Amino acid sequence: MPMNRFCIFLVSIAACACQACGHKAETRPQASPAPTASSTSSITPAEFSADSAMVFIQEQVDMGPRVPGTAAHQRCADYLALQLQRFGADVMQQEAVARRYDGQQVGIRNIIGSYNPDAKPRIMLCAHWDSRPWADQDEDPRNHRTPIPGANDGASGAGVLLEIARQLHAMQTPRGIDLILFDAEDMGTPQFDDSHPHDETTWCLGSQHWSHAPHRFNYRAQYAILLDMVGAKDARFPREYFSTYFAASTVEKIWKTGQRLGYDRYFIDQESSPLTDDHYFINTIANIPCIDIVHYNPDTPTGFGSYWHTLNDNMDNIDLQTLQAVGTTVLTSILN
Ligand code: AHN
Ligand code: ZN
Repeated sequence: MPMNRFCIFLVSIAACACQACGHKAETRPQASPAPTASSTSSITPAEFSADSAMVFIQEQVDMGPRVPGTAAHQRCADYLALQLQRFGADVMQQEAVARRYDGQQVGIRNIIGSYNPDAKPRIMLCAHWDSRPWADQDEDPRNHRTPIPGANDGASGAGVLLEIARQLHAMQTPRGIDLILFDAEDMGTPQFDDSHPHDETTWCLGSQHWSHAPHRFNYRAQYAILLDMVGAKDARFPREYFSTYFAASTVEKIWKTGQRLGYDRYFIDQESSPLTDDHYFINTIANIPCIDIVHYNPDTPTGFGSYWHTLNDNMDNIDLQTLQAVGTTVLTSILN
């Protein structure tokens, strides 16, 4: 290890010296460029259209709240599956009955789009697609039992993944990639209900189900990336605690790529506290190292933005620049 570092160090000095005196670096090492600490090293961004992702988000939001048990929820599941199919993925749907925090049974649908289903190794990208049935953080208590529009919380992650699907289709990649849209992430015990436990297992019902019974027997992925609330204007993505705990090298790879692409104002060098999100169950039940790219700003009261779990989580908060930063960073990272 120290020997390696030393070599990289020497190569860097040689390259710099040549550039400084105007010589072309003709004696480049055969191996790929050394991963030095330099954040200015060039990297070719993958193609990703934020406009297109924006349309996919808008189309989900236009269907109304995607609350399990509703017609809009069924329609949206059909839409997501059809889009993945149009973009050349092998689509599987996992239907199940889950138990809500209050014991009520709900039908859920996890939607899986696979590229090159027999290729190995595989990379998994995921997001939840459902939206919260209750605006329990809304400033007006009369809204607490009304479902949220879920533009950022729900539609943004799924929208970015649909655009990634479109790009994967266009480039005809030979890689093994699975895009998984989890249902029923956001049905955790509402704030207004004191008669039931506020337990973390009341969240992420779709990913818990999938983690116990993946869509393919013995399914493995090298690593997984969860996108949650990835569309807000001025989003911040500090390194979430469980992500580093379970998948440090993937965190490193993604944040470094984001920073090299010039998106360091999103992929910030800060740690954030542990979050109960789909990645937690993917790590602990399915044993697949999974990181969470999730908007979190510790300087705000909830950390997730003033519109989080309110009726204001609408399209007004969704920002093209954020979508571009996340989509480009994720796609560039997994293709490199
Ligand atoms: C909790 O609020 C417990 N976890 C954040 C996960 C979440 C909720 N993501 C979207 N909505
Ligand atoms: Zn939520």
